[in-house]
Amino acid sequence: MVKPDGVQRNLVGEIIRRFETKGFTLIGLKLMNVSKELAEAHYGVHKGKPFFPGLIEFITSGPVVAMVWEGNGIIASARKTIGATNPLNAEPGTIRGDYGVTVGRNLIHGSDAPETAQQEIALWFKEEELANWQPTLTPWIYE
Ligand code: DAT
Ligand code: MG
Repeated sequence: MVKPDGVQRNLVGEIIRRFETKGFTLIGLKLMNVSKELAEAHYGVHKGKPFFPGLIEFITSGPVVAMVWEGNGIIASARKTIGATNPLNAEPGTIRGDYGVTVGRNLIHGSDAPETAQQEIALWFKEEELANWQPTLTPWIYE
């Protein structure tokens, strides 16, 4: 998900480009405002932490771009591309490393495991919003 700061800073295309050119497959994509209920469900694991109220306020402050991407090893790979949670600790070349300076404005969310990805996809997308397709480039990306 491109967070509200990524949308406001015109980084949507740049962020999509990184996953697209890597060779991952886009399955779902939408620009949307986030309700408090959805934000709290999405970040439920962080409920009770000191930054939780600010995080919910931030995520609901403007539109986000929710996405579903598919590919071999994508979760670990995407989290490397995204970079460390605190952008000041994120390596140059990562999204957070290149564009962010503070943890509360770190531009992008990525699922951290297959199980949480499944839960998050179900939370953010209806079945019919996900495309079922086979890119013609597949044999040029996977042997
Ligand atoms: P990540 O987004 O890298 O998976 P996380 O799941 O630990 O990180 O936290 C979710 C988001 O909450 C994170 O992207 C930004 C915010 N956050 C985490 N730790 C924070 C902190 N110490 N202070 C402020 N915001 C924080
Ligand atoms: Mg997380």
